Amino acid sequence: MALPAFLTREMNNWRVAGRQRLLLVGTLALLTISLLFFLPVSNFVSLNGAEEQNGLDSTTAAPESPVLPAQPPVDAPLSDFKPDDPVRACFVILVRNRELNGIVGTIEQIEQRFNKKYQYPYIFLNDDDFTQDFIDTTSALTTAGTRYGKLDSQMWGYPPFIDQNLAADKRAEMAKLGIPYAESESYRHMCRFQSGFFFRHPLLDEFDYYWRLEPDVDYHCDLDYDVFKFMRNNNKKYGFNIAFREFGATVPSLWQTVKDFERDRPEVVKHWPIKEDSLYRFITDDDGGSYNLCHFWTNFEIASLSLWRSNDYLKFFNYLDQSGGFFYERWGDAPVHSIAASMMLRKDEFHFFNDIGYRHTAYTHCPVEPEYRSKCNCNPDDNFDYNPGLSCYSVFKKALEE
Ligand SMILES: Nc1nc2c(ncn2[C@@H]2O[C@H](COP(=O)(O)OP(=O)(O)O)[C@@H](O)[C@H]2O)c(=O)[nH]1
Ligand SMILES: [Mg+2]
Repeated sequence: MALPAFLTREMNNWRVAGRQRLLLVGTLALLTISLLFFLPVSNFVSLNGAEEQNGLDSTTAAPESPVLPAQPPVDAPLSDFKPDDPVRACFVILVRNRELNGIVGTIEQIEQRFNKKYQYPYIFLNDDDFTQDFIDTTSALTTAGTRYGKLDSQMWGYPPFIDQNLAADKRAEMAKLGIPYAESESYRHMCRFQSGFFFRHPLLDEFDYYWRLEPDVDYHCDLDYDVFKFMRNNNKKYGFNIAFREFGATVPSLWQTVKDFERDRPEVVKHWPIKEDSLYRFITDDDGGSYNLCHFWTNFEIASLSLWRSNDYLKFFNYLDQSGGFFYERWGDAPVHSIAASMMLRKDEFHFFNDIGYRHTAYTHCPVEPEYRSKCNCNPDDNFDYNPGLSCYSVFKKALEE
């Protein structure tokens, strides 16, 4: 069959330029293939220690994700989402190299119970460089992406306004009282980081929701739905599964500092719901006179990053931080998150993840309803929810219903 004249002419032209054209076509093909191959992969290469500080400017919008489809901002009206739209979410794990075995155990369970179906990426953070062994071992546990970041001295270190001698004296005083982690400086850096910084780490910029994981915990139940879509589609901002009562000696001046903030920053507090619409009664039994020590355990958290990135929360955190309580006392991120969320969110923005059976240290949340027996491998008799004296679950229920 004869080729049309213009095609024959074109083909001849190609032959004339022979070698150069071959080279050009080859180069173009290679370029296309490498672009296709490297673009998605390079989003999940290890950034261990290489990322830059994000300036800690809460007002800067997170950059569009290069991997995940663009989403409306998390506060957009629900009608802007279709229920099946992907959610920009990740697991976030602050962990030390020496906790490798513990985090392997956690991730294996999370993959098995949930993430093998949903493929959310893992963000590992550390105040030290992750070892190659840590990176190799953890990235081999999942087909979802893994990224590794190091914290700088602003996120993990003494701020200039802290008197470190005074802090050392206070630690020694607390040690005499037998308070857990009384002498630990790193524990205090950890609590301050989890209270005010993790959500500003550049590796989290492209996400709207997170699930916090810790080493050496157990996840007891199979989950057959996407918890992040549940959060987004139901306008939930804060999810928990254990509510605990804090050791009072770690937070002696926290409540007064919160009250001082309310007095000094009325222009911030005026954005918050009225007390009846918030979970205020979860944190105080006497209408604000004192803190009842109830808090959500933050070693498990599924929450919206926009809550912590909001200017209101950042002003609240900065105020607490300036008072020095993270170092002169031993304020935990759990009471700080819980007090803020209980004042800033509406009741219906909280979610109790009854279906996520979970153990941290000696305490377990195990759903007791019969339908969970086939999905969970925990003992409902171990359920902590109604532990007298220690659990604040019934305080939560009451505050929700009031
Ligand atoms: N990189 C790093 N992670 C830490 C440090 N201290 C605690 N963590 C992590 O912070 C989380 C809470 O610490 P943990 O010791 O479990 O505190 P607890 O749950 O309050 O007893 C865990 O994920 C730890 O791995 C630290 O000094 N460096
Ligand atoms: Mg822990």
